[in-house]
Amino acid sequence: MLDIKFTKSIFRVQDLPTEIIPEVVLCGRSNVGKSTFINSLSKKKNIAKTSSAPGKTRSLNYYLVEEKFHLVDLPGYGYAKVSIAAKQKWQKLINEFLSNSTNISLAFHLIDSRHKPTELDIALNLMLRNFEIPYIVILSKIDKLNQAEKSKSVKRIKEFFPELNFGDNLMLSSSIKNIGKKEVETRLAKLFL
Ligand SMILES: Nc1nc2c(ncn2[C@@H]2O[C@H](COP(=O)(O)OP(=O)(O)OP(=O)(O)O)[C@@H](O)[C@H]2O)c(=O)[nH]1
Ligand SMILES: [Mg+2]
Repeated sequence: MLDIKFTKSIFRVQDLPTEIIPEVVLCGRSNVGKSTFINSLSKKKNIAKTSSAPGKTRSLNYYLVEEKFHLVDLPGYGYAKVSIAAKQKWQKLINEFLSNSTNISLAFHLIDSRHKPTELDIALNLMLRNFEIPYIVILSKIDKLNQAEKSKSVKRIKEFFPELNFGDNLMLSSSIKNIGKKEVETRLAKLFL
């Protein structure tokens, strides 16, 4: 369990933090479980806002972990009821953030283990690679799958992103059953703590 404190929300790249603190970015489509993931790592629950209504996180939310690094919860994409203008705004904000923040050390790209990656997941993967940001794909909500479905999910994601290696830059997670949490904590501790 980690000491995690909410520090701030930003809506524009002009407001990026000026301090030099390494950042771990949480990204992925709306409702994939990014905010819940942060809560599952935290000693205190409900530090990150979550919702059953998708599209909730509209800002970039900064959380300071063990006074050492920031977890940055990015707004999710792909929620159908969001207008085209809002989608474009999202893309612009994420693109500006990924290209302007010099603090990013790692990205966790969450993808729902039950579904194949969407077009926007593929676009995000491209952005991460273009900006040369090291990333780990996390297949989320793995508690919803049985053993056979898990294997299928891993196989499918590798067809989309052949660079992924299970246990290296590909992990499984359930925030509800705490699956994958130890591995994530170990990884973060090695890098920053
Ligand atoms: N079964 C299961 N449900 C989960 C898990 N993680 C999150 N959820 C549920 O999925 C829903 C969305 O979770 P959030 O953490 O709010 O998703 P988000 O990615 O932050 O969504 P946005 O803020 O809209 O981008 C909530 O109802 C969570 O309870 C998980 O590991 N397993
Ligand atoms: Mg959220």
